[in-house]
Amino acid sequence: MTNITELAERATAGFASRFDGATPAGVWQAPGRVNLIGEHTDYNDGFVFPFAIDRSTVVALAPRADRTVRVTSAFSDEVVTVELDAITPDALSDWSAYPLGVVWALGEFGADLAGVTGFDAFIDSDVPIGAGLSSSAAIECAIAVALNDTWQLELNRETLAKVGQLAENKAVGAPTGIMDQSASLLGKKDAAVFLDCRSLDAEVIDLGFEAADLVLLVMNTRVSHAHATGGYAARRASCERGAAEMGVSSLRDLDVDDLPRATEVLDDETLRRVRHILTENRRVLDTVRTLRLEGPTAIGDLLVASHVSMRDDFEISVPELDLAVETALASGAIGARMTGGGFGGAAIALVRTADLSSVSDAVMRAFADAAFTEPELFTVTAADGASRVE
Ligand code: GAF
Repeated sequence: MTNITELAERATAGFASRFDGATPAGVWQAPGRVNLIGEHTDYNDGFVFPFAIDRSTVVALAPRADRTVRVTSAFSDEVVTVELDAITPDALSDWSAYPLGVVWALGEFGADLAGVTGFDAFIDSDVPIGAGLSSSAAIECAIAVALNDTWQLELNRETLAKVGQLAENKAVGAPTGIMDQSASLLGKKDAAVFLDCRSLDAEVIDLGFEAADLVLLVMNTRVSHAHATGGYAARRASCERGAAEMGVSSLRDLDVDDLPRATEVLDDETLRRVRHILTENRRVLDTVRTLRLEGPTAIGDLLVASHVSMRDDFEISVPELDLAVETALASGAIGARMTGGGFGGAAIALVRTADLSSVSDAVMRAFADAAFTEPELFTVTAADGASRVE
């Protein structure tokens, strides 16, 4: 983890080096997230239970006197320059679609873009890209809070989450749900966000990892994934087809008691997709209840059941994720599962502090033995959501 102050200093220096020695008016941060449980349930109006992590994207930004927008980042030498009036989803591509998509989406949510000035922005981040830890939502949310302050828009966090999601859906082209932006904006230290993606009611629930002497290990397989193409959209389409064939507008209108009827109505593949969603919603509710009543050491089996469901029913795991989960469990983790959209990215393991090095060593060894790319292992803690840093 890079300390936020250090990251903000880096962004300020980056801003000066790309924009003729200028000083930003402020620096804002938005964290990545780990989803503890509740995968692919968000776009089915279901339940999710993610937390913001102690890794963030920072944006150093200064308003300009004219209507020009310039964005650049630590990951690209390119300075993308565009006039505010020319920012539409169709005109955007590559990495700048994330920040510029947010500019457009703010307008869609009522910001009077005709009355604002342009800006210069420099983006830096220590959220690993493509690891399933919401590096995209972190960029969107950092820009969203920076512009909300700079343009005095006074949009609330729920609306900013929808702004980020709209940017991701329309400008980036990934048909994702509302979970990642909600976690990045609503997260609280040492707690997770229990979100009902239908009502958007959110409750912050203490995780109690530290008191229970537990740590959350992230195992980034380095198998990269993209949600704008391929499997993610196909899974979403299967869920929509399953809901339509079951005669409901969304899978949220069904629960595990509807599985016998689903078995009669749906083809095998759609049934498996639907079964994952219905059982996963149930597991989220069970996890929240178990955490409250018995504490975090009791949630391990639910995490494992979630992984099995994603591997066998939703079919979004890959051999590297399965190996990380199986090895962590075999070497003493309390629970483990892949996290995020799948098809690559990271798995998480809930581990007793005393077992951290033996679990980590076992995972590294198993990857080497399987001749897989060396994974990146690190622990995360639950952190506060997006904020102004300087
Ligand atoms: C990705 C998406 F962005 C989220 O909306 C969610 O669907 C997740 O995959 C799967 O739970 O992170």
